[in-house]
This record gives sequence, structure tokens and C-alpha cells, in this order.
Amino acid sequence: MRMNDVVRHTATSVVTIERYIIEQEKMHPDATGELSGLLYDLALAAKMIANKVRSAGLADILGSAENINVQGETQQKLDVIANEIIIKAVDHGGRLCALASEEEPGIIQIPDNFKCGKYCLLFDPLDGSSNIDVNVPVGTIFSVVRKITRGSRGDMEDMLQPGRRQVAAGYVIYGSSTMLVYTTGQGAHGFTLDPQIGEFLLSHPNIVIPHTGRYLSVNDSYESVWTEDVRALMRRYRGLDGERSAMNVRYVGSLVADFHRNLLGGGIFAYPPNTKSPNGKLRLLYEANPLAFIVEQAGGAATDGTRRILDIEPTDLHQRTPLYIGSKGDVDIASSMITQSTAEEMPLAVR
Ligand code: FDP
Repeated sequence: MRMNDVVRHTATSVVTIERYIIEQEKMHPDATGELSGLLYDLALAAKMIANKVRSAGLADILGSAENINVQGETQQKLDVIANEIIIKAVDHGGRLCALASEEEPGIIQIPDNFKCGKYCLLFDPLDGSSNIDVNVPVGTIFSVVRKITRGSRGDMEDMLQPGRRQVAAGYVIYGSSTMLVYTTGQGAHGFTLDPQIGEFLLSHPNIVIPHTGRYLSVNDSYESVWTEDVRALMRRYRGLDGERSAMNVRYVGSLVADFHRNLLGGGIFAYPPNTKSPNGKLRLLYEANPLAFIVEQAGGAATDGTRRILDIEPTDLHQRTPLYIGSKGDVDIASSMITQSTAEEMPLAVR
């Protein structure tokens, strides 16, 4: 099969996500099926969320809920709904020992009446949610790590593992069609929801991101608060320093949508640090790590400017990180030009 080929299903034969996961599991004779079970549960949650997103306007459930989430942002009602759908889809299967959501301050424990399992799930239930009211694609992002502590319940040490220890990661994009892309470390594979039969069908096996790409996704309204190295990098991507041809700027402002376009078409998404937000905005555990795992599996790369994202040792459930992610050739330019990456490394003058 060629790069990014789309699978052709026939009227009488389709490859569902379930079949694909089972076939991948067979490559691991010692697999217990727990991870596969968790992935099906997440696919079910994705279908339920897709349904809510699609009917959001009709059902009059748009708009802000009363709550403000732990990041200080106003939660949209769909965030709350998506969060609950995911928790309820996965809490009873005996596969997880704990969960952490971008929408909740602490670890979410498995209810006492359910069995605990060997995995932890970290997720952003509805990323890009400030775009919901204007009908822009939003997404769900998830990351799975193995429990490393003793005892049946998961604790903070289980959650705060570097991204290279992920055993699975994925995202769902609720766009013109709903797509789920996941990896278990054997390539990145995409599935498109067929609304007629209600199944995710294999559409993009073994996704390969081009080595360099056309698209630059960055919010350049922050230019006045970028540090000099970031400004120089952006001038390079725009072809203004004469070192390369200009990239095409595309910024939806919904991470999953920007990432997905660049994964398939090539290019880079950047959310650099700035003097107001020295660690940028995106969350290491719920956004950067899972997308970094996927992009590396597709042949791309992800850095905070000076460190590979998957090697960052997390210290906090909700910590943020600068992010440059996408085609390897384009990300390598960021690694060669960025000199500071974290708040600690930033000069006091710009903190
Ligand atoms: P949102 O606040 O709408 O949830 O992580 C949050 C996120 O969206 C990303 O999806 C998006 O890429 C980014 O924030 C956009 O932030 P800016 O508006 O600062 O560009």
C-alpha cells in the first residue's frame, strides 16, 4: 500500500476498527485484550460525542455552563457532556485504575463497585471547545499509560509518566466527517465513522507524514510577545530570511483540526512560549504527549524547542508546554533555532 492510501471497502466487506484492533493484538501473543477493550470503549464514547456535537445546535445545548474549569477557562456545556461520556464509557470495564481529564482538577478514581485494571487514561474530552459556537471542528485527545505503582488504585506517580511510556494514544476529530486516529506503537491508523452503519471503518492505514510540508499553523497575533528566537523561526518558515521558500499559513485555532491537516498534508503546528505565557498554552499530558506519540509513529517529530516532547518528565497533571509538532524536517528547524523552551530557562525580563 502506498503512503496515506485510502482503503476501499466494498458493499459486502468492510474493515471496522474492532477487526483492525483484534488483528493488531494478534501480533502480541501475550496480550490480554484489555487495551483492545479500552480502545473499543473509547470508540463508543467518540460515537456518542460525535452525535452530541452534530446535534448541538438542534438540541440547544450550546453555550457556556456555569463552571469554570481548572485552567480558568469557561467550560462549554459540551465539554461537560463529553467529559462525562468518556468517564462512563471506560470506568466499569476493569481495564483502568484511574483517569485524569483536562476538565477536572485531580485524579478521577474508579468507583468502588468496579474492578480496577492495569492502565491509566488521560484525556482532553473536547479540545478546541471555544470554537463550538461557530461550528468549527473540535476533537477528543487521549493517552494511555501502564500503571507502575503497587496497589489496585492509580495515583499521581502513575499519571506523571513521560510520554515515551505511552502504550496507546489517539484523537477524534468531529469535522465534516468524524475520524479516529490511534497508535499502539505500530504505526498511526485512521478510521472514518460511517454514519449509516455507525462504525469506524479503516480509511487511513499506516499514516506517513511528509518529511517537510506546506502548512504553518501558528497564532501570530502573539508576535509582539514572542521572544527573538521564535520571531526568527517564524520569519524562516515564512521565507522572509531567504533560507527557504514560504510556507502556507493555516490556523483553525482548534488543535486537533490543525494537527490532523498537517499530519495528512505535511507541515508544522507551533504554539511557542511567549512573555505572557512562558510555557505556552497546551497541556503536556492531555495534548502534547498523545499527539507527539502519533506524529512520531507517522514519521514526524515533536519538540518543546529544546527537548523531545516524549522525553519531558511531567511534574504536574495540568502542566503546559511549548509545542512544535509535525513534519520532521520542519520541526528540526525549530529545534535548531529555539534557544529557550521553559519558564525556568527564560530570562527574567520575559517571564
Ligand atoms: P481551546 O482554547 O478552544 O480549547 O488547547 C486549547 C486550544 O483551544 C487548542 O485547541 C487550540 O489550538 C488553542 O487552544 C488555540 O489557542 P489560541 O486562541 O491562543 O491560539
